[in-house]
Amino acid sequence: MPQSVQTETHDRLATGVAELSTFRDDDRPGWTREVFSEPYRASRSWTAARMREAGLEVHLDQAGNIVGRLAGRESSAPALVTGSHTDTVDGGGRFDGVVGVLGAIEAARLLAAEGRQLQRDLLVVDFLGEESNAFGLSCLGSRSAAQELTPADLERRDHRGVRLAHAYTDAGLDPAKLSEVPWARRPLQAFVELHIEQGPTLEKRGLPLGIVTAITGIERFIASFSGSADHAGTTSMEDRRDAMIAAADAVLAVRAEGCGAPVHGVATTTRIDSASRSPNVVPSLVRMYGEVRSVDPAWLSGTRGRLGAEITARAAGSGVDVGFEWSSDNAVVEAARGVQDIAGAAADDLGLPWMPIPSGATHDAVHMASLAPMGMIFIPSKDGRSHCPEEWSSTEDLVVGVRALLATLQRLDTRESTDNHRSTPQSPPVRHLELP
Ligand code: HGY
Ligand code: MN
Ligand code: MN
Repeated sequence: MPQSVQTETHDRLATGVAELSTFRDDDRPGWTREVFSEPYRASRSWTAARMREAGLEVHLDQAGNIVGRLAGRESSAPALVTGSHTDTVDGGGRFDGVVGVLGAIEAARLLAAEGRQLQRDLLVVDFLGEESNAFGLSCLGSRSAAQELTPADLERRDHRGVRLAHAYTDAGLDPAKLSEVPWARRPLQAFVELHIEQGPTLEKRGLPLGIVTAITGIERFIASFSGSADHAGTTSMEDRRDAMIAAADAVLAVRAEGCGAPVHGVATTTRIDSASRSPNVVPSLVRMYGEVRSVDPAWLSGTRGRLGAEITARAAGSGVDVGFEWSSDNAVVEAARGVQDIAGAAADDLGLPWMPIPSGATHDAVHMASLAPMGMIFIPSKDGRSHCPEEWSSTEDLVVGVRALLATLQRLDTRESTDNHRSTPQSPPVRHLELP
């Protein structure tokens, strides 16, 4: 890529990140652009316009994904797909997902501008609502495209009691048509997502690129502790059945679960709610929200039994009962070997050093893996931080990521086919995330 083009790409990407960052909820910290929120809705018109400017034919599909198409010489050939998301967590940063959408648009623009028409269509997608949301479900748009959003999912309610189906209707989308996504029903050659690492490894190793080997699975739970409400002043410590004590004990059990993982595993308590509103009553009903992740499916599959038993035993010690609602956000998914190899060869060709790396974060690529051979390319995150205002990646690194993405897509374009998709791991992949 000639230096003059790299400079133009650099400036377009820097401007794009800056402009997209202006769409945020000013009443929340950091960069907050949550799915179905006003800032998010407003930002998507900007994203669609950016795709059009780059020379893409743009439409909003029935699942709420923005899809830009760059026609190939043979439109009947299995299409290439790339993209990511532009929604954020509450109090998030400016690069998570954004890098993959703006990077994909830039790759398409470069192909169009230089008249380098691919053999096959290239689809650039801004997936709806990748971040886990108030309904406790991530990857809404890619999940729908992969026909993995269920009627039960649509009945999920947020903290106000609003159903997910209603949120879709409110956003102008028909909950009954979410999986009617023609672009995802056609044969697809491969899906490749550019993303920030959201961890410290590439920066520590001084590497500009990571090629993802596997994406973590996630088990989520809500634990409901029920004790007995009593006067906080007259009830002796030994006579209490304090639901908050049982929840506090459970927080330590969750930490022990994550620390005890044999490979890469993490476990997090993310929220505790107490039903009692008075400051002078022993809490009788406490709900605790948490999640467990690992790229080792065998270990992860045991967490419900292990953690459930441990928390129940500890709660019994306080005379408190506990019930669990478990849900799998997604299973562990391995990147297609063929796409990993092609991305590695493309980076080698460009003289860009890289390393294979598992992803402790989940991505739209998890669901796209059931539609096409999947791959992901990571660029470094400063200090490994993400899901916070400090999240930062340099534009220089983003340009390198776009070069690697573009070269990977061009290689995939000329391949007859890429190896079979969704390789379900037989034995647990022993993958060592470089722990800090
Ligand atoms: O939760 C995740 O790993 C992703 O950022 N949605
Ligand atoms: Mn993301
Ligand atoms: Mn995220």
